[in-house]
Amino acid sequence: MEVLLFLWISLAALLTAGANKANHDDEGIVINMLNASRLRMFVDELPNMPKVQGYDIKNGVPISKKLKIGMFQKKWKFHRDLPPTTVFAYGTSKRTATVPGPTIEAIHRVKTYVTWQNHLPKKHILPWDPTIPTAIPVSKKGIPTVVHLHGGIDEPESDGNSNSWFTVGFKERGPTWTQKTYRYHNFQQPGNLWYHDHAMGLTRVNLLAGLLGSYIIRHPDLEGPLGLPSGDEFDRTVVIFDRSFRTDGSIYMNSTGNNPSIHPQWQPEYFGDTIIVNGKAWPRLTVRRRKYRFRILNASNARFFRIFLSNGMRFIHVASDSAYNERPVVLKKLLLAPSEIADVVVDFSTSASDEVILVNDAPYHSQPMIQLTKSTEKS
Ligand SMILES: [Cu+2]
Repeated sequence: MEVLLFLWISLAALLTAGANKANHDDEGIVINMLNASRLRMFVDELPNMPKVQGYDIKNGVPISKKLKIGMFQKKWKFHRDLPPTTVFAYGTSKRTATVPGPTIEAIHRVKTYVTWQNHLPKKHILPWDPTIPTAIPVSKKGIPTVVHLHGGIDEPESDGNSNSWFTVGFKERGPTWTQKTYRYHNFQQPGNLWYHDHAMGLTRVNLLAGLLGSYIIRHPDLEGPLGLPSGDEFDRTVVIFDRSFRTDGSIYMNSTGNNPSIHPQWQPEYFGDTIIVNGKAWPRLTVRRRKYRFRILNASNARFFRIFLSNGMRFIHVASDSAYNERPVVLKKLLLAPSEIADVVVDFSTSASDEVILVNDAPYHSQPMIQLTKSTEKS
């Protein structure tokens, strides 16, 4: 029988342990901030986000498919000990919507059509900034959204221009809006893309609320011979981002600008103290002593991750973003900027230990941070 390993992914801010602290907002109201160091690491299992197939199979051949994917407000558990958080989530239904959203799987040269549907309520859950150019419906009701497939080579009408936003039921639409259904050609090389909200002035808050997900273009004829780990268990998308929370579980975003005397609300960047991987804070994963493929996306607003495996194992870097490398590169450390994707193979059969932490040591507000781990159990 194979030995099982736990891959504990803890991209954690190494915060000073302590009490939750109270902040004040601009009206002087007390905000009870969660101190992320109070959340126990490695208690939640790393989820595999649901998959949505962007093609049908007819007579054994993949053919194009039309999908409907909605945006819903719902509750999401980011950690066992954190109260449920109100989020905006993509999904084929409110019940199945997740943060991050489902992973869309497309096939090279087979078109995927998506009708993105806005089911969001009238008011945002985060403090959006009305003092910058922003999509604002005439009725002042509803949350403008539009979806951009990041890395996709598609026509402008399907590209999610910031001014092509729409509200619930396409009731109100931005000046460049043209169509309800987007066409993704999937004509480009196989690789990793991601989709996210892109509405003018609201992109930041809509992403922070949860509107983002992975998109894979596969090319079985080309990729089969590469012999990379495959199937849901061994080929996994890993979406990492940072958030801050209040003690009631809600997402916290400061609404005071960095230079409030110049601009009341503007902040160039968002940093959170809790690292979320596939929708869970510092999760863990049990792995077998074999090779795994991880398609790692940094979906943070501003944070960089420089990650390594605590027991000295290497990453075999096979692809980045939407293209394969000419040949694999073996790396000890991996630097990931916001929106960057690293597609790596990790061979746990080479592990000298039963646990490994995925550690992040990128500076963050002048503090060192993250971690990735692993542990074992005999089976
Ligand atoms: Cu993007």
